[in-house]
Amino acid sequence: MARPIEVFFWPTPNGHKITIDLEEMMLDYVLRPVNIGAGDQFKPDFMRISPNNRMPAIIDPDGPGGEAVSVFESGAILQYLGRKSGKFYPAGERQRVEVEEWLFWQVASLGPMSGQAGHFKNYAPKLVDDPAKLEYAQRRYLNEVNRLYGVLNHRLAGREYLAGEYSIADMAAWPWTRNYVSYDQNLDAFPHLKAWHERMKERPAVRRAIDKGAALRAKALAEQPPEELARAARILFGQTAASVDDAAKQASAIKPI
Ligand SMILES: N[C@@H](CCC(=O)N[C@@H](CS)C(=O)NCC(=O)O)C(=O)O
Repeated sequence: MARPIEVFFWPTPNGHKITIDLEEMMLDYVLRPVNIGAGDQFKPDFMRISPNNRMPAIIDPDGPGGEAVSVFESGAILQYLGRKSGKFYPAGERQRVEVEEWLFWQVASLGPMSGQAGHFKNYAPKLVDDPAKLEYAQRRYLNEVNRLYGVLNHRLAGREYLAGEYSIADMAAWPWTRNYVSYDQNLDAFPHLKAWHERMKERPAVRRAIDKGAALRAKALAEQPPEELARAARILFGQTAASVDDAAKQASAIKPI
């Protein structure tokens, strides 16, 4: 009998890509919370499967050849699970290329640009003395998200899903459009994107994944001491190579699986 896939997860857009995918593929999984505000992404056990100290990551105990395998990077995880399940990642080369174009577009553009837009709009103003200094960075990234939403909107004109059939590309992109308000966007300006957004939101597997993430977040917030917020900002926004060196030193004592 297949053993559950361990999902190293926190309820953010990158985390939700994987839980949506697992729900859609009906694969058994167990959540291993990685509280990124508390610094769990630097723990040696996590770093040995995710050397970039970012979640999500997975361990599939029934990997290739029946041996456990770990995978980090959400795009690589989606491709791995697509190959494993044979679902939502077509085998035909022409269709696969189309899925990969939009999957890589998400991991290289929509995700990072939205992440920076959200950072400069929502977090940075609380961290700097003079918020006026943020104006250029805010405009740069919010404009870029606006452009990317325009790209999505054009792509989805006359199409239900990004690569024709519903695929891992949609599962990757949708979580990054979910909180469009926090990137100052109005979906009424993007009718095809809006229709796709609603279509995705109504999928039972998507709803289950979002509900599980919300339950985990509610539990973490209820247990979070009040000083945690300032500490989380230091952990999340003050990282340099030295942070990786320190964590890697601790992790190097443990053999990779
Ligand atoms: N390229 C990575 C990005 C993952 C990523 O940025 N994860 C964020 C949460 S959305 C994280 O783990 N942040 C921890 C930190 O910033 O220290 C992927 O697609 O998996």
